Amino acid sequence: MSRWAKVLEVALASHPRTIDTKISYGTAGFRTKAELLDHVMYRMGAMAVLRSWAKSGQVIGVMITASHNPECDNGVKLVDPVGEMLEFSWESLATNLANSTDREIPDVLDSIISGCGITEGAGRVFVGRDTRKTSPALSNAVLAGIAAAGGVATDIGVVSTPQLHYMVVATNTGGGYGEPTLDGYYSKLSSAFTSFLGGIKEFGNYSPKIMFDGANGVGALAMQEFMTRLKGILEVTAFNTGSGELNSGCGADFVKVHQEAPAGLEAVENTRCVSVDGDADRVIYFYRKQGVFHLLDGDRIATLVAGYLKHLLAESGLSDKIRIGCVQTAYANGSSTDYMTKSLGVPVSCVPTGVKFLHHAALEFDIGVYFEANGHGTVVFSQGAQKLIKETPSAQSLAMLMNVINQTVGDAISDLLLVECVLAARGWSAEDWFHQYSDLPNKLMKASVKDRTLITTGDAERQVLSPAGLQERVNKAVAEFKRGRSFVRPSGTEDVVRVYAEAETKEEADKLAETVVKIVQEILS
Ligand code: G16
Repeated sequence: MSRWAKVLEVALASHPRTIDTKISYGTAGFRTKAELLDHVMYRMGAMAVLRSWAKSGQVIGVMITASHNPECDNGVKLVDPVGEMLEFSWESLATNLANSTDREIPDVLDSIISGCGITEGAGRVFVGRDTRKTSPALSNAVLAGIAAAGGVATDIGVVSTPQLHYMVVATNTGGGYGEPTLDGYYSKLSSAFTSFLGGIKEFGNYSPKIMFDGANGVGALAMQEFMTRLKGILEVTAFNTGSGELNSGCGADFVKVHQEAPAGLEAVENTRCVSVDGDADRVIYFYRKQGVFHLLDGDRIATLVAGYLKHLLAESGLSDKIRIGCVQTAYANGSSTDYMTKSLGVPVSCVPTGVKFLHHAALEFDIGVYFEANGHGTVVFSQGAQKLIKETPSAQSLAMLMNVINQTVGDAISDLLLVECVLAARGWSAEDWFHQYSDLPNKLMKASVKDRTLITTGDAERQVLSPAGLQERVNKAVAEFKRGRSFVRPSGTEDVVRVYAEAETKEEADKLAETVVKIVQEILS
């Protein structure tokens, strides 16, 4: 009898594949309408067990979420033992498994085992889920897949994506990264934040007060806990805490794309406001003054944080020993890249969209700051840099700040606490932060087409490779605009083509984006 008899039996009886639409592992896992995902979840549960075997029994994470997507969507992200996204070479294995027929499952699992040279062992998997109504049932499908494949599942319940990453790493490091409990997560971040702020004598223009938009998701629940723990240190007024629809008219993606305040915060003036997305791995700041909206996105967070870390390195005499760099994507505003390289003297590398790519590129530096413009990112410190910082008496502020950062993946709330620390240390208001440089006006749009996968890109997504003629027409449109820049790429999380445009004025950026959307639709219709 095949060792996968149980996996097949449960698949046929309870989690059969009833659709034949092809689904692919995208920018951050599988993501589509929730009703199409039951069999995918079941199979990912089984695959996570194999991944754990391949990693000598270390814990693998499975997160059920569609993050910034609408409530009707859902998805699954796999987390590797050191907290990174699933290794790239396994993405095609996951796609293959998700798209095979039920009866092919045993063969596909066997081919993963032989292809990757895996020896059966302990298969440990942590499962977390967001607050979507469809998440409990999909989580049960993952748990069933783990059990059928002979693995041991721990159901962590409703958590943010970064909390699951934390749990995986804290467990796999035997507590070295932090106590492997949710209480350990909250304690680590809130005590580091409290100590850092406690060491600041003068707040200058900084005021420890924010308005928080929880996107009606799990970020609101996490913030509730931080509000209790940070009482008297950071005053947080929370909005969109769960009674409304997830990500609808609120959340980090809404604020970034629409460049306007979310529901509930439309009329707030002169106060720092923060939005997180549906699974709390992205964060965006903004404020309004005299009715004018000002966005402080991932690029702004990257420049703020990199500039301050560079200052701390100089202050502690470590500038020559620790190399700091930044990673961005094509979405980074041209002004932020100029400011980072020319004014701050921090080198920048550009990679394709997806924190999995940014994270890897950031590991090339001793301190790698990576943020996508959409607010997804963090800071990673090499083992050598961490050791040196901890052992250098003049680097105590840096050591404290390092503990505020969830290095395992972008974490909206850890990033928020980091931003608050830097603003407090600099004595800056949101306005002071905003005036460090001027963004080039820009516009993000979505183009609906029949088949977005017909578009392929190169040069870190800045050039279209196919279909033929598309890049030439984009170039021609761009040439009409002063300081124009535009690129198109198929989304890996939504069924759309994304279009980005920059130009000297807002009107021109909007016009360029609209022109490029039309070109994409004409060529792909
Ligand atoms: C995911 C990825 C991000 C990416 C975003 C949008 O974020 O983790 O790195 O920027 O999708 O990707 P795309 O433009 O391909 O749709 P999240 O927060 O939605 O999981």
